[in-house]
Amino acid sequence: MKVVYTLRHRLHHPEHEIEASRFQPPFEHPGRAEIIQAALAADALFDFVAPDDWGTAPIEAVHDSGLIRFLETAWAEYQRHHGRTHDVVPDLFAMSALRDGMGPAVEPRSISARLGWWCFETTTPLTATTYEAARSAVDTALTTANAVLAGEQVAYGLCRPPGHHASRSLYGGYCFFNNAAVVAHHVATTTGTKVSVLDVDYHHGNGTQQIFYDRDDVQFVSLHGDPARAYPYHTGFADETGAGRGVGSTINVPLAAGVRPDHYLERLTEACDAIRAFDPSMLVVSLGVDTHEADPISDLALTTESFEWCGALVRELGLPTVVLQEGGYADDALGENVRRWLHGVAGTTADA
Ligand code: SP5
Ligand code: ZN
Repeated sequence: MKVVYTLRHRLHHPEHEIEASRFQPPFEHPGRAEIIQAALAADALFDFVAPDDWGTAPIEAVHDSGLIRFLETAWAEYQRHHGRTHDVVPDLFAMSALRDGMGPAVEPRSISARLGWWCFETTTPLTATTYEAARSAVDTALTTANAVLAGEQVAYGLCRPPGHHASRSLYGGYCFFNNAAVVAHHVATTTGTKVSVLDVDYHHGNGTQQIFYDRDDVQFVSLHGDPARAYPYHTGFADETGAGRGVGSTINVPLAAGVRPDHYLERLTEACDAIRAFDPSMLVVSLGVDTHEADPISDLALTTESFEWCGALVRELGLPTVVLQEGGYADDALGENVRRWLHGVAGTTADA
């Protein structure tokens, strides 16, 4: 199986994360990608290739061009106004209710105001070279899709930073550009065929859902912790099913805390049935393994071996499949969890 990977992911390396009201080391750190890389490099199934440079046009097709320009320039502009800081984090968010009854807001001029205009939360710092890392994750995703378009049945993009929380005009949730959405849009529009995105990260893929919510050419199917208790809280409820032409092409499956493999595999089987009914030409998987029982910020209870069964269910769809890395923060189990999932989707056996 082709694995697309580049060390450029290291260019995003925040020092801190404000999470659960604590200032702590980031859960989303460069070691995550290196743990996965090492687990796959030790296994003869996997062949590593470097990503090609795709430029910004495929990103502009799904994101506001203002967001792209902001991410490219914001860290340096912030330094000019605030002095040297390693991480840049908003201290005020552009909540629309601030201007209730006063007419719509326009993009502000000051860097502090623009930070809270393009970013929706506090766990996603910008560092000096975050933009280059985020671009490399998109390049990784597109290069993986291109391998599948060229005939590979399945390929894996070791994307870092992840992407599924980034919406058309907002970054957050450790995500800057939506790698899976860039790929799904690119494939759907360049081939003129339907694409399904299956999002199995613990957290709802609010960004991917938002980007395709009114479209009938890209299906979005997500299994995730119920937003009644789980980040990102505001999206991912079962009654969110699409709008306009897209009615019915968004499917959300919120899960209770503590869900174990037997129940999860039943829900995943139903999700796969919905993908069969949509009849896409290609599948994009947003693969988060933060559903693992040891994940430090999540509360589902999947086991390492169950990831292989999950991958095998997805393999049964028989679709050309682009697998892209999203979350997964149980560093001790991370490499093996991803390796197992990929063996499942490849139809090979992972020797323990
Ligand atoms: C790609 C991805 O997995 N992004 C996840 C971003 C989640 N960020 C904040 C999560 C807050 C969870 N707080 C749970 C309390 C346990 N300390
Ligand atoms: Zn996640």
